[in-house]
Amino acid sequence: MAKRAFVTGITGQDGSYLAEFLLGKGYEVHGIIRRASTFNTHRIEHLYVDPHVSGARMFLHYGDLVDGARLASLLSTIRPDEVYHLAAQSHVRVSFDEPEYTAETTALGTLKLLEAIRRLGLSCRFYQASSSEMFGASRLPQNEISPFHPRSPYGSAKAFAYWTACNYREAYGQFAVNGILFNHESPRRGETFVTRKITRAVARIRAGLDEHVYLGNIDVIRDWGYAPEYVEGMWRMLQADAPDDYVLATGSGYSVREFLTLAFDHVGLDWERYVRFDDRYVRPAEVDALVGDAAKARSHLGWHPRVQTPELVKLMVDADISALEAGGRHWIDRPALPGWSTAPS
Ligand code: NDP
Ligand code: GDR
Repeated sequence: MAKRAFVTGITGQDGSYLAEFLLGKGYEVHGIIRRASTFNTHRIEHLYVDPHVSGARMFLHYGDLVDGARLASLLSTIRPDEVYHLAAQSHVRVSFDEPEYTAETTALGTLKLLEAIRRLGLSCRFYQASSSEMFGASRLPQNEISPFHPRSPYGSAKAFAYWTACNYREAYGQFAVNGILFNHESPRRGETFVTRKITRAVARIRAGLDEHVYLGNIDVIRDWGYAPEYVEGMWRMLQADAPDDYVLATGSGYSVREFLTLAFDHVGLDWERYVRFDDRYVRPAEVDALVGDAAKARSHLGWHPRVQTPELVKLMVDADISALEAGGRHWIDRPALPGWSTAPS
């Protein structure tokens, strides 16, 4: 029997790579999508197979983190072996504008899922998408025993979710793990996160479509890895003998300024001519530097990242240039696997 996975956040960057990865491993994948007036499934269109076709292994269900009853009824019907909880209001700057909504989804949404699993008596394994943002102002490099000092409503909400997963593990014996992931990026990264904002701007400026890109604080340091490698780490955490928490990171930090240099240099442009400051992108409290130590994931799970930031930058700039030249869409930046439909109906 194929293993069954339940994925929240399947339409996001990580959800799309994870769905691809799990389908490749033979899983049946159930994802929840939010009802919206426009389609929000572009990142997974290439994976979609009409459910009426025999052999379809990816199924989408309407659901929302604010609707605990719906989450419970879906879990009760699907009865997954593994739950990957990736959905969240994931934008740190936006969390200052919408703190209540961020807490409602990113924090309480996690509690609703764990409580539904407990009440239904499911023995599924649970992955919580925890974040390096929980470390906030904590000393470098950060690992599993570094203290949390969140600096945003998003970071606080993720810390609540982290401790909730720990608590359900300790109190009820649930196989719940926290993957504490440092920033990971890709051509599928949302366009308002700084890496993708920059690589997309490079492509557009190079093509003569834009003159400038407006940014906030470019002195901050982040540890940027490649998203497909991180979703494999999530899966490895759920295959371990016992539940535990793991940091995933490259171990190297680069400033946004250095990211700009790498990205513009790649196409022979000088970033200082094109980048402008806009204080709308400055946060009320900033996380100055995050650099992770993933030694535990390496030794316990055999996980290690191959793509470092300089290579990631080139890969993302090249993808944005190709996308622009192809008229905008490039979600299928890796070929679909045999037997998968590439065209949704
Ligand atoms: P994205 O922002 O790309 O995707 C977020 C996903 O959550 C989308 O599928 C979105 O759906 C869904 N979602 C948002 N709100 C709700 C809701 N109320 N109900 C149901 N679904 C909802 O995030 P990433 O893929 O980058 O990240 C995945 C997870 O990992 C997130 O929890 C994020 O906070 C966390 N994380 C990410 C890191 C990173 O560097 N990428 C690092 C550490 C943690 P829709 O498409 O409809 O908006
Ligand atoms: P982050 O990612 O906050 O680390 O959260 P983001 O790319 O938004 O910001 C990184 C750093 O760049 C600075 N910055 C800007 N950021 C954005 N978005 N736009 C700008 O114009 C800009 N200018 C400078 C920011 O101030 C910040 O310091 C991401 C998300 O994926 C979270 O969900 C995840 O938990 C963390 O990474 C780890």
